[in-house]
Amino acid sequence: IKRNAEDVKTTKEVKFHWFPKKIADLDRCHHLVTKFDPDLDHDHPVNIKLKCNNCVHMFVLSGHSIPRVEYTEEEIGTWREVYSTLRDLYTTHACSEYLEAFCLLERHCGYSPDNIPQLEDVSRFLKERTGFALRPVAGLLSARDFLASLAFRVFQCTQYIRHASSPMHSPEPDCVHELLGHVPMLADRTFAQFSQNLGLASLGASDEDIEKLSTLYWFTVEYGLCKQNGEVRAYGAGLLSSYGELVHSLSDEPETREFDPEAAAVQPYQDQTYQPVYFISESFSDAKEKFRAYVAGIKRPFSVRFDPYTSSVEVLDNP
Ligand code: HBI
Ligand code: FE
Repeated sequence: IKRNAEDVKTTKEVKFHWFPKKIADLDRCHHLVTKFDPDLDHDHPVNIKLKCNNCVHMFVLSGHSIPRVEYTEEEIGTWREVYSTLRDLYTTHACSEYLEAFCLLERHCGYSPDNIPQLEDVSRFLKERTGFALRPVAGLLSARDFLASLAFRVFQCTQYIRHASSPMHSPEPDCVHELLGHVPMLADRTFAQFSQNLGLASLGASDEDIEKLSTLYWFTVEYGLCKQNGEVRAYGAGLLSSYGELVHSLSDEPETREFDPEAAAVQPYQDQTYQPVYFISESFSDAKEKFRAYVAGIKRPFSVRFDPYTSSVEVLDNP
């Protein structure tokens, strides 16, 4: 018996969350989550955030050129302190993919102790390397919105810097975390593909699966370790942008386990102190393969396919 497309639609009335199908739809994916009360700290970069909300709008109108920010001397001072402290540690603690990209960023993108790199320059660099683009965002986004953008190789990136009173710590993502933690890894092809796959798996997923994918993201993209030439190295952005936790993660203190997506997706995590447990991947390709198998087990009433020519997502009814 032949069925036409209309029949399929009426027999399969399954509800699922709206999700973006093309890059322009990401304009609807910037729902902020505020974890702390900005009123308690009058000096907090919340003003910059307000400016930044306009940036997001301008970003859309101005043909995707990210407005340049003129950072103050104080802000550059904060950057300098974190940058020079962390840089010395990378040689012994960061994975080779990170080190290679970091070197290029210093050569071509204005990475230096005295300069906070501009998102526009960094975005151009990433586009050339892996097709990833940055998009300025005003703060912590909902997990659903944040993950959805990864499906389109878009990384939503804060542009303001943490408060000068605590240069080594920020309660939520800031440009130090993005530029030193995330950006170098997004320049690696395999890691970029892994990130996009996480994003694609999140589109239209149930709240429960978003929670799991978000936890997986935490233990890989933010706090992941990997093996390299018989040594353990860091690739997670939360580690590579935090001196204290980077040292801690490679010390004897924490427990480490072999990366297993099923386990990592439900592992309780810490966002107030250092992680008690880290997952070690054999390699990014290995992590990517294991993740593929995990995603195959996620139930969705449809499947998605990314079309790189149009940067859009095709939605296919499951057979
Ligand atoms: N929002 N701006 C921003 N930056 C992040 O790194 C970020 C986010 N929202 C959620 C999130 N990261 C992760 O913790 C996961 O929930 C995806
Ligand atoms: Fe992050």
